[in-house]
Amino acid sequence: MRSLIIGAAGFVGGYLIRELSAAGQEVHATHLPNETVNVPCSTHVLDIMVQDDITALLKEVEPDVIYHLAAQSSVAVSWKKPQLTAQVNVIGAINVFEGIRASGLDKVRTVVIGSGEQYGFIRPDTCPLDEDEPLHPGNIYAATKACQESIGMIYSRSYGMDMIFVRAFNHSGPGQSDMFVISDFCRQIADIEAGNRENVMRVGNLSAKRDFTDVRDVVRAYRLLGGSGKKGKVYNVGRGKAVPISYILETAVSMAKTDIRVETDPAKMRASDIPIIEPDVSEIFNDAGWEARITLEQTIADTLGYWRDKV
Ligand code: A2R
Repeated sequence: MRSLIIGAAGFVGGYLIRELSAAGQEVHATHLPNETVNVPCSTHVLDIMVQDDITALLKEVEPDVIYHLAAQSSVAVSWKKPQLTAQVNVIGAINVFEGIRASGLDKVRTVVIGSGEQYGFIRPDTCPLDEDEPLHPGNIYAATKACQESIGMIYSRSYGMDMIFVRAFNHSGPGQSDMFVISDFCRQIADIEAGNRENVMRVGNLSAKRDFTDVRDVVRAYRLLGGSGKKGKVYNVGRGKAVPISYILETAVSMAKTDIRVETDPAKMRASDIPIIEPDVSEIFNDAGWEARITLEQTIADTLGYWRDKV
């Protein structure tokens, strides 16, 4: 089995390369010219804004499964750079879909990575959210991912393309950028322990409830969906148990080796924040036998360990 990961230089890409390689697959991975892929596999430079390059690469590699990960993946950045976010996440995705058609690989399974953020402004009583729940994106990143999915769905239905649509809920683990909450808290703790800053944690909205899964579980879900997901179907990928951000904070602070004070930082508050996002994950369990295995506490401990080594 030969897999191609488009956009593999990011946080998830390295883990997905390891997961697919460990399962005995031949892995090809793309990265932007200014990026590197640090996990052994066949690498290719690719900017998804250039559709002809996508077509040429697909003809060269002839993968059995394509994973489309390339994205502007940060909600926070999407508020500051809405045009860039839409260009990469929507036009870039269309370029990938068109590239697949143009290369004659339209029957090749493509796993399109979207986000749990797509559900957006939901009523708390609709949680856990199943895949039929209407989407009301609450931020620009989420809107672009919803758009990627609805356009992908049109390609799948109109051209018979073998596409799987993932709505991945929050995932975290060692190596994630500190723009994301678990990594942010763990980095601040590691910095405080190392004496690089005063004993104060700066935090945003602590009451929002989110569903966190370890990245190592998430890439296992992607591999399984690449094999046994059903054509044209949408799958939530998450733990199925949302927790308040305050729980993450308390858990992380309880692992600190020093006393820490907590202060609210207005700069970490979002222009619009949704009180709870929690998925129903029965579809992926039923079709692919997947459920999260790694505890949230383990993910926090491992992420803290990563930052302790790094700072
Ligand atoms: O933005 P950069 O320089 O970090 O590069 C990101 C890359 N990327 C692109 N690749 C090809 N052509 C482009 N025009 C382009 N623009 C950005 O996609 C980065 O290396 C990769 C995405 O990795 P991360 O931002 O670290 O996201 P992560 O956590 O690996 O998530 C993977 C997927 C994304 O679709 C997320 O929206 C979803 O999972 O949660």
